[in-house]
Amino acid sequence: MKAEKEIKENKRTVDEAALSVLEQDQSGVETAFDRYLRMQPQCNFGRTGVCCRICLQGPCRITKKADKGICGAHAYTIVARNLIRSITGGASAHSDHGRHLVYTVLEMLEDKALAYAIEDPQKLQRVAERLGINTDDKDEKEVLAEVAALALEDFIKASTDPCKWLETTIVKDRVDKFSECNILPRGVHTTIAETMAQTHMGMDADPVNLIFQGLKMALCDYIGMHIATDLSDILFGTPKPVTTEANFGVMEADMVNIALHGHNPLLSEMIVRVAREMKDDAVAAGARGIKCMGICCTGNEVLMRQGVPVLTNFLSQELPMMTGALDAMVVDVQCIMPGVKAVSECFHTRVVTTMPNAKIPGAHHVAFSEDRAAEKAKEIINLAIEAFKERKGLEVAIPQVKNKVTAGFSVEALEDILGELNPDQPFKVITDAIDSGQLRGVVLFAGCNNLRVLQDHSHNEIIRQLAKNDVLMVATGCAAGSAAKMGLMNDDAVELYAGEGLKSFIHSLNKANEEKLESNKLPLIFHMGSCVDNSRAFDLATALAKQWEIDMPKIPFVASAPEAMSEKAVAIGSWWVAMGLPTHVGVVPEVTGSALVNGIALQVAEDVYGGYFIWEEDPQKAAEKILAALDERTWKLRIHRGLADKYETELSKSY
Ligand code: BF8
Ligand code: SF4
Repeated sequence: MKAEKEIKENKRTVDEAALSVLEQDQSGVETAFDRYLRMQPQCNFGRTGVCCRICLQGPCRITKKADKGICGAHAYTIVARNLIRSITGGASAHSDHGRHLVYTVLEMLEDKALAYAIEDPQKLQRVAERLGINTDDKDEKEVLAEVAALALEDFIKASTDPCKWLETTIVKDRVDKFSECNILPRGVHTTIAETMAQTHMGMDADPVNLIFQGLKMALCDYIGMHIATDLSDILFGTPKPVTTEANFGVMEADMVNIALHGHNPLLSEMIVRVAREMKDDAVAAGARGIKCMGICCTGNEVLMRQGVPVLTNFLSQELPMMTGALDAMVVDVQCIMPGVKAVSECFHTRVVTTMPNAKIPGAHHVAFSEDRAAEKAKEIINLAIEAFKERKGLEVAIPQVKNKVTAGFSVEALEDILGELNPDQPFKVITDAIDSGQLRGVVLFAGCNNLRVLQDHSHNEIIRQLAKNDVLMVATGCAAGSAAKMGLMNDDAVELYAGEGLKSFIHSLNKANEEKLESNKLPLIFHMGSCVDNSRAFDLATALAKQWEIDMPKIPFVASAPEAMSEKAVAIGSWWVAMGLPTHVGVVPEVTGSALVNGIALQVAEDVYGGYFIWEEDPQKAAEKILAALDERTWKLRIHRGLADKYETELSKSY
């Protein structure tokens, strides 16, 4: 029997559906919520970043008695080294995802991956033009081949030219800044190797030099994810507004329920497509049909493009199985808790791993391959149908909690919507609203869940505070999942929570787009996609900077990761700062063991790049700090603009 206190603390979530499963569970099934408690107290050396295990003499931990590692490494070296290895982990994950898409495109061009095709030729054209490819007299496949060749070069290349996906997607002032600071990467893979070498035992001990390398690595994270977004759009379509539902209530007892979990749309898109074709097989097994739904970022991918409902986000990934209604959980890569397998053993759910680099002992493994994608998807769906047959007629306990979600806001979709108010300069609709004070700025919510804080609580609180204060909000990843589950990502939330400025801004867009949007009225917070689609959020920031004709450190655009968890989140936060934008993190990263490294993150970064971190765990205070960061920038922007107008000069470049 669990102690009373433990049961109470076990409810570390404000998600009503997750809570009800945790409360009703009599099975003694162990989840992350239990394991977190058992893990306490956690090691403070690790938490502050001062534990080094880089060589076999370690672990070396910095204490009052031992203020250096055995080799003489100071806390600042150890903390900086650990941090940048973490950025490398994140950048490797995102670029692995991007490269997987490049390889699939190459196979497709060789007529091997036949299930895939160019779904969005306009996007291909836009990407090719941006990269400087001459598309005259070339067919789509030739153009795509050139795009793929340039993408591969961004991973490793002989020349010292800047990577294309960096140089062509950001403002020129940023390229110059990165060049001045010598952090323009020479290729993603090259930089991963450089960074691992630089952090080997007995290599770089200089924390500033290490952090600069970390930022170079972080820019590779940006390159990898931007390639992933662009190629996914070309293969599967650029998202447009779409409305569906989110949270456990999307499961239906009489359907074959399949959760798609992980990150890469190569698999999830195929399952969604084949599931539509296999309805009759499900009906023959006694079900009403097949219901696909998403967890984590692959869920975001199929939500954005196919309107697939959201089941849940990272932290509650094990819980849908405990309703007894989930027939299969199909996973690809990243953010998949190995614990899902143990939970599935207590129920009938088939956990199906699919990728060679993300297996779980005991799970069903169906080796996915791009050249037999449809066939593999069918094999996986058949496993789910078999599982449904086992549970047919048995009672299930699906919490009836779900909320309406309107998602699908790619930059292209936003441009189209804004264009109804200003066809020549769509983004001026936003910059004008900020200049006039109707909006206070823009905030991106990104990142994960983390058991160190109450699941979804900070997301919920900060979003409501910022809405009340007329902040235009966009979201990606599990932060978007959180807003979707909690009912913040729909038009009702605009009426409930938006301040007068934000409300009138959204209303005027709805009015101008009545025909185009149909039933997809604009939500309080705009879903821009998965974690790799932070590239979309940054493209929006770049579009605003270009509209204002200023460099990034001057634009009132802040990122917030209230529940950051993964190395990918560390990498994203780091490039967001290098790009010149303030970044709030609600879970203090493992850097506080060195005042110097912490100081670089909080202050020195701003002097050099214009962006900086804000660590704040309290959601109320976080909202205040985010608003202050926006206000500082809008205030400066107005002063600088006033001076430029008065003296008929260009806008000041300084920040
Ligand atoms: O890439 S937000 S928990 S699922 S790392 Fe993972 Fe974090 Fe979710 Fe998507 Ni991103
Ligand atoms: Fe210790 Fe230095 Fe080895 Fe790290 S590299 S484990 S600080 S001896």
